[in-house]
Amino acid sequence: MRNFIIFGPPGAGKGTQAQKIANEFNLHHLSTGALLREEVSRQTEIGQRVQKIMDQGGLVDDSIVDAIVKNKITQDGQVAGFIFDGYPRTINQAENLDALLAAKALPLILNLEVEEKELIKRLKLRGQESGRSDDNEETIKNRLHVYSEQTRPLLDFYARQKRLISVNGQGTIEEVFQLLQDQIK
Ligand code: B4P
Repeated sequence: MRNFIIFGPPGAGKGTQAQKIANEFNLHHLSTGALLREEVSRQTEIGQRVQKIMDQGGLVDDSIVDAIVKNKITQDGQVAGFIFDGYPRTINQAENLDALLAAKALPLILNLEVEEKELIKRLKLRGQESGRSDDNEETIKNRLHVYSEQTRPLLDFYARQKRLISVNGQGTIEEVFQLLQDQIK
């Protein structure tokens, strides 16, 4: 089994690249953002609890997200590997994921580096095109703040364990995908 985490700030291209990597390398794409948005659109009990937090750009409780991920890994355990997208976002989540995968294969981290100006440009554009409720100016600012406070510290956590690979995420979608493929092969 081979596992990867696509990592980076909001708008870095995680969802975009994770989909392409999943197709190319026959991996299962597990996006916590997409799974949570599905709960919201189905108005499940979890969906009702997380909607406001997501609309404000905050992080959903570790316990909720960890349980969703554990379920998926258990259900889909026979796959060739996973690409985790948007997870982990806190040190607790990272420790939870390592515990879940310890007997299989610890994931490598593929980190997309993109400047803040470019992130804001991409997210605003997506907001105009798709109407995603958290792609508005105020929420984008909060998501970037939450990322730098709670999620970016994970880079040190993984670098210390020599599991971190960083690539320039500023190019076109195909250019970034090429850089990632070079690292995965
Ligand atoms: P996510 O769905 O993970 O949202 P995101 O960080 O904004 O990344 P996303 O994958 O959607 O965007 P991408 O960079 O690919 O999370 C949403 C919310 O869910 C969070 O704020 C939080 O509330 C909650 N949540 C999710 N996971 C959680 C967790 N583990 N713990 C707690 N809470 C959690 O792309 C952005 C845009 O850029 C796209 O429009 C794309 O087309 C464009 N783009 C991509 N690559 C490009 C390129 N190279 N050039 C130009 N544009 C590009």
